Amino acid sequence: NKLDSRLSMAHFYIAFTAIAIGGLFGLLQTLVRSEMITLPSSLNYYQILTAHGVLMAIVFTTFFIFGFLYASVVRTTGELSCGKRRAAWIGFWMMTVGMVLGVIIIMLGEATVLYTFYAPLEAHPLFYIALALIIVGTYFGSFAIIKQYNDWRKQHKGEKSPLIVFMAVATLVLWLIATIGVVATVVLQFIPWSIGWVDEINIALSRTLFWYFGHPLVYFWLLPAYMAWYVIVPKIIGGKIFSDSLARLAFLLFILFSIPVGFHHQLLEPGISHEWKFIQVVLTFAVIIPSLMTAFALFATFEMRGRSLGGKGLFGWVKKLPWKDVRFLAPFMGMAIFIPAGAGGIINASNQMNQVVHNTIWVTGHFHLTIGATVALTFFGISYWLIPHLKGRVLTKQLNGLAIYQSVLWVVGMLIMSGAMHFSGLLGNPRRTQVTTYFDHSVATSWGAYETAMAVGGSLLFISLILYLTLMINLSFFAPKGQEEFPIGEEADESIQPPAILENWKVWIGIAFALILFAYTIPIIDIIQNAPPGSKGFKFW
Ligand code: HAS
Repeated sequence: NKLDSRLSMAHFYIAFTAIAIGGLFGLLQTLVRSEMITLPSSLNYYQILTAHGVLMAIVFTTFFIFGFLYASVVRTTGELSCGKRRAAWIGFWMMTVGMVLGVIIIMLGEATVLYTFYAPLEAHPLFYIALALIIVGTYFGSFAIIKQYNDWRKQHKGEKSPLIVFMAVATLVLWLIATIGVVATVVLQFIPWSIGWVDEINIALSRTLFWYFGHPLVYFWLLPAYMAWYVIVPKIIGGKIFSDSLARLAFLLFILFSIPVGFHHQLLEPGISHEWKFIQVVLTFAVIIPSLMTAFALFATFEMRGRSLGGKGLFGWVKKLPWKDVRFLAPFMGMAIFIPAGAGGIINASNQMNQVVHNTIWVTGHFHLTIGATVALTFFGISYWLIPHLKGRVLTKQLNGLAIYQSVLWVVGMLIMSGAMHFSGLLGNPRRTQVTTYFDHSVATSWGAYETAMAVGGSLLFISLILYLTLMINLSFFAPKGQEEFPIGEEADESIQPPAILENWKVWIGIAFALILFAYTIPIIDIIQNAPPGSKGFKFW
């Protein structure tokens, strides 16, 4: 349906604009940190860092994800009704106005608060209003998708829902529960504080509410990539989904365990007792399980397909996979990188080791491997077939070849940059710091070479990004007309019905809230009761 294609494409155009500007700011970061350039006096380091983080981690991801979710739902359950489409467009415009407003405020130097924006840093009230617009906009989009799923189930009683739609709904349920924290801190704390209605803000509370949202946020980015890994990649390689039930269970476990774990970002913060930190670290190790299940299922899918094509021996099947197809290669490289990236996450989550890496550039390395490589490469892989599919064009052999260059260049750039970040983080190189101010100090002598490596990696990434955007423009407007497939995989054994409990949302949402109340009620009461005199906030302008 043309109208639904237009809805998805509108989201992709904004996502591509965000990654273009955000990517340029990323390149500037690496060049400034390595002292290759100095910024003009009208721009400061923290300002472009904020713009880079907001545009890449919030705007690019959210718009791309909604574009992909709409397309997936429409592909498997049919076109959206007028009412749902209207809700989706209202959401789109609210998000777009929020994004433009937020970027203007950042560029005016009125919101140099980094993409995590918790207190004591304080921005102009319009920055928080912009964030609120983006979040409320996503609620309209979520409504359209969840309503579409409910209507489908009413019309198909007793049938299992399409796996990809189930996954889209699970992703949005996670998002809706997670955003309660950020809405609470923005509406109840930041807007009144920044307008001046109240003088002080409870810093620990603002950080706790932020991380209640901030950790599941990373799974809101990851789960759409998992949708592609579980449902789309098997079809691209000509194989089958290993297990529909396992995939559904993995998504449900993310709803349960991704939220009551925010304290693993606050292990070094005062004001939260170590018993509660310990409990949330244990829950963090529980949220690793669905990723391990995913790794198992993907290896099984790949091996089954490789062997069905005649691959022999322990690893002979690996050669049979379609390495020259970017729709497979790009997400596969993302999966491969997720193995060390996930291991890095496990290191971060381990209380003692977190003392070593916290607030060093190691953490920046970790999230460039997870969101910047694993998720981004999967999104690249998706866009190489989805954009031509929506625009009635085809990914020709030549474009596929260029897309492979682009993805490989991204991997090389990301490995150089993130590798240097990990190593120099272990030498104490701080993140989010205008590090050049330390360069005449002996502690910093070992960082210089790594900063240069980051600039080299960052430059390769920027070249790859330009190639990506050129390919996206080509696939949207100039590639030959035709029909590109929207690949949807089938389960290896279609006769197996997933247990009904897997689609009983009341049970899963109920358990999720029980876990959240258990992990957060007492610590939040403590934080409110024991709050030291609050902060007036730091403004940078
Ligand atoms: Fe993280 C900080 C812990 C996953 C993103 N993380 C961050 C920040 C971001 C982020 C943005 O515990 C910084 C926030 C800030 O600005 O302060 N993270 C974890 C853990 C996991 C994890 C335990 N993170 C992610 C994902 C992200 C992401 C995913 C984005 C998408 N993270 C932390 C902690 C911190 C943190 C602490 C705070 C640090 C601090 O002190 O500030 C786990 O979910 C990871 C589990 C993953 C695995 C890997 C499974 C592998 C798979 C691939 C299979 C491959 C195949 C291909 C089949 C166990 C599924 C085979 C190919 C071959 C070649 C063999």
